[in-house]
Amino acid sequence: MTAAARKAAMATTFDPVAVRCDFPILARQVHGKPLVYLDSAASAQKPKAVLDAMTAAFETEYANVHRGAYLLSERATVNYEAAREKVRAFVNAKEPAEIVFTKGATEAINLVAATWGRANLKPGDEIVLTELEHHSNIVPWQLVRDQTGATIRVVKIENDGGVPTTAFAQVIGPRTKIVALAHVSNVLGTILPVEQVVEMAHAVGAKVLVDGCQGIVHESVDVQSLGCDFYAFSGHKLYGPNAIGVLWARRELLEAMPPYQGGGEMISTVTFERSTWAEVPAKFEAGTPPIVPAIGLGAAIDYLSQFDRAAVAAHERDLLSHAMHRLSEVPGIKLVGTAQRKAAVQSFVLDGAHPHDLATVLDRSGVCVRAGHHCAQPLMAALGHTATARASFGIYNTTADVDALIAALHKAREILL
Ligand code: 7TS
Repeated sequence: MTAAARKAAMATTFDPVAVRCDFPILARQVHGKPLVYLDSAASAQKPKAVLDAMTAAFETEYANVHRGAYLLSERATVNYEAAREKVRAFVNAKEPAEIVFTKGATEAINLVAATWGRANLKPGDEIVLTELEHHSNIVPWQLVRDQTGATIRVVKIENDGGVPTTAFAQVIGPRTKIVALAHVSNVLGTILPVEQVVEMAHAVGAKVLVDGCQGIVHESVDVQSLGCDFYAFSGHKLYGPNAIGVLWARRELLEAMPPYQGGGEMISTVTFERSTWAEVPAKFEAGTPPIVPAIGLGAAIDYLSQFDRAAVAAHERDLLSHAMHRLSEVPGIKLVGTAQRKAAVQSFVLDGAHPHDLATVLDRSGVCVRAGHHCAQPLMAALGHTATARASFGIYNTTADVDALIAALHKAREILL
């Protein structure tokens, strides 16, 4: 089939079994068993298209960007900037200058906390977070709180892991300067009501940062219609490589923010007395950037763009409901995170077994799940757990993977209980 014919076929149907063939690692075995990869929320596997694009970038067009007056450097620069344009289109930003490449979501959030935060927060101001945030969207705010005298306030979750708008309404107020919330919880899969939170926050003059690490994977993201001020995500969960992430912000905001790191590329002029800054986004990209990872992220976006997002979303919904249904049939399994609006991420605990032991035993059956606090210790405390096991699904997972998890869980019960 030609690439065009394949794209046309994929636009209307979504066949995860065919998609699996695009991911070379899924053909391998683990402990002599077929690999059942259920940890995409930690890091997704990469399609061959991404690996090939990165190999080609290294093998045929590699040089540093934005500096050389020779062909290879020009080609590398064109490819790097083309990746920025692909990200722009993927999130529907107004212009490529609003896309800052970072090394990941963590760095993107730290960038906002350190620059916007230090310039705009003072004693009496409030930073609003939710109880389900990843440490990456808590600790940077604690650092800037300690530097500025601002206060952190926390929006509580409900027992099922939902965070209703009423919970935000109780905390957002005239002192709120920024609300920083996950789009989708990495532990519970809860989809947060971002548009409504944006409305509430903007009504009191506060900014909104969305940690889109999981949201970008499971939801169609249009930053203009979401209405937020900052959107951060990592490439490696979006089927791209690691060491590349994105901060989107509106141009006026980026222009008003002081630089994050100093170095080459981010300056216009340098003397020992003072330096002046490059235009955005270069102002926030000090040093040699992650050139080939950015190109790989562009290739991942190209790869994903061949599919109809609604068909992918329907597939992920089916996987989640199959998983929730089958998990709840296993004696002693308790689902953690059952909110109404949920993406394909499911935490669970097994009575009488530690999640770490459970994950280790599941691995012997070839099943990869994450166990632990998932970098969300405050959430674990709120839920009354020290750890959970978590199955998270990607476009290449099938209901057969869920069934393999269930079979492995039955075996694990025999071993552990
Ligand atoms: N925010 C959320 C919601 C995340 O899920 C993660 C990573 C991060 C931020 C940090 O991303 P990084 O790419 O900068 O490290 N989440 C996970 C996880 O759930 N298991 O391993 C990493």
